[in-house]
Amino acid sequence: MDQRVADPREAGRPPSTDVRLARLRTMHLIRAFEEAAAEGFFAGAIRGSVHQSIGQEAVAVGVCAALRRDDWLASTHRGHGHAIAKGADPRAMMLELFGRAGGTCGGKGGSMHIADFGVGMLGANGVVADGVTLAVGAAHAAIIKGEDRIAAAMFGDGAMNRGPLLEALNWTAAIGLPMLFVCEDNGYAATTRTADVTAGPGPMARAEALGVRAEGADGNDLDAVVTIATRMVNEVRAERRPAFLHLRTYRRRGHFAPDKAGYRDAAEHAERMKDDPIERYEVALRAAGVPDAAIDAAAADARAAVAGYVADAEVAPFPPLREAFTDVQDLGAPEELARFA
Ligand SMILES: Cc1ncc(C[n+]2csc(CCOP(=O)(O)OP(=O)(O)O)c2C)c(N)n1
Ligand SMILES: [Mg+2]
Repeated sequence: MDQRVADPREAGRPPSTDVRLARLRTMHLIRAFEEAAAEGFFAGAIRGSVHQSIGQEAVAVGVCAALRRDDWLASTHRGHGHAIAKGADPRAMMLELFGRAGGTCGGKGGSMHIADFGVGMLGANGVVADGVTLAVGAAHAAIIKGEDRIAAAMFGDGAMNRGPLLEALNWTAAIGLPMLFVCEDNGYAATTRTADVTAGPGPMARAEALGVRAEGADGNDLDAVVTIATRMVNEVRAERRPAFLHLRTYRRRGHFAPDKAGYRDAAEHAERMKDDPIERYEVALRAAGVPDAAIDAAAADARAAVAGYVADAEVAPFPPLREAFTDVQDLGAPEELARFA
């Protein structure tokens, strides 16, 4: 099933129940995928860091619903949800996390390097704000090639304080590039409350100061995200100029799998935990008359699918050693290659 649940008939109309159920399933798929990824990490089966986006699923699903499959999307260190929602194969992604052959990047990249150009996924990125500059390049390429694709970049509130983000805002506005900036504002940059280290009136004002029009929405409200993202993507595509979307959300887990996030204010955390985008969507679906059985099936189906991906990943072979030398620019000493041939 294609997780990127776009509905071209939707413009100006409420989505059909089928489309809404498919989006619910994708949010559950992301959550189940990341719960399984954390389990794999603690079991020692997944090497390297695992950053979960649990609690932020409506941002990924809502923005990707507005993008075409051939639009580009650049992601962050917290990129599983973005990749799944953009249409990457979650089974290949799980193999990638387990470091196995058949993974999205041959099992050699892991969580922070998942890319799938076939669905426009430019890649996760371990360097804060650097995915944004890749998207700028993709947007510029679309102009040069005369394509009507656009590029979007997801980034966090912490990334707003990095130079490349400001360079990207400036360049896309100055040149006129079709790019949607999406600030996924979960209030924290690793262990730091972003507000404590950020000057000025906020991300939208910063974008507007550089000539990029900005709008904001509740990033935990999936229908609201789809609506605003669809309108902004359409504008960016038609007008060939950048726009900035600020989405407020909350990271329900620590910065990375082992982080217990004790640095957060307990009362505020408890309050924020009451607003779960998946639960909120389920309440909205029930209120719209969608039967419980269909809602429960979306969740169960996603969890069963993820269990299957994990089972496949556990028994898949590791890539052969010689593949350490493929897909890399600098081969080092060529004589070394012979040892692995
Ligand atoms: C250039 C750079 N500086 C610092 C880090 C370490 N680091 C990794 S994630 C992160 C926080 C990023 O916060 P934000 O952009 O809000 O994204 P979030 O983790 O909240 O999704 C930091 C500081 C890094 N990976 N790259
Ligand atoms: Mg953040």
